[in-house]
Amino acid sequence: MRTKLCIAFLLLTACTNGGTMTPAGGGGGAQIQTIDVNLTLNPSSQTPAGNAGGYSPAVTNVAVGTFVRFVNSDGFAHTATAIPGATTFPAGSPYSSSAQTQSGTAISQSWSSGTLPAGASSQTLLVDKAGTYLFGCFYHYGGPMRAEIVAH
Ligand SMILES: [Cu+2]
Repeated sequence: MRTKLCIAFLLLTACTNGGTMTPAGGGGGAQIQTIDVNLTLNPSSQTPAGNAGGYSPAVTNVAVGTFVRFVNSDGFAHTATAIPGATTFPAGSPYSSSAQTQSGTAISQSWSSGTLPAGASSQTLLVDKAGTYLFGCFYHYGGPMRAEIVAH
């Protein structure tokens, strides 16, 4: 009985979305915040920037000096692509086809995960500067599939 409870606890812990972890192999203990990419399971919600959806958390709070990464847990392809300079979500898609190609290494730049097939992970993006950073999906921007990173 005790063994079964322990196993159940471990499974629950391993399945928690949106947690932080330390990369294997050390590297000074840099923190990576994972943002879940899933239009099927993450419902839309109101955020300060407007109607968000498709990512979890809808608003990710991160510390400058840490990293973020996108993981597609959905059954089909998405992107996570910056909307540089925006403070509210534009009504129409702000993207060109360049969003389908991975670019960028820092959150304050223009960046995109590129097309992430089902199960794929993005590059890690350095949270290099405090601010609010909006992003969304090239394919499903109107879903809505968009969210917000707030760096402190
Ligand atoms: Cu999408």
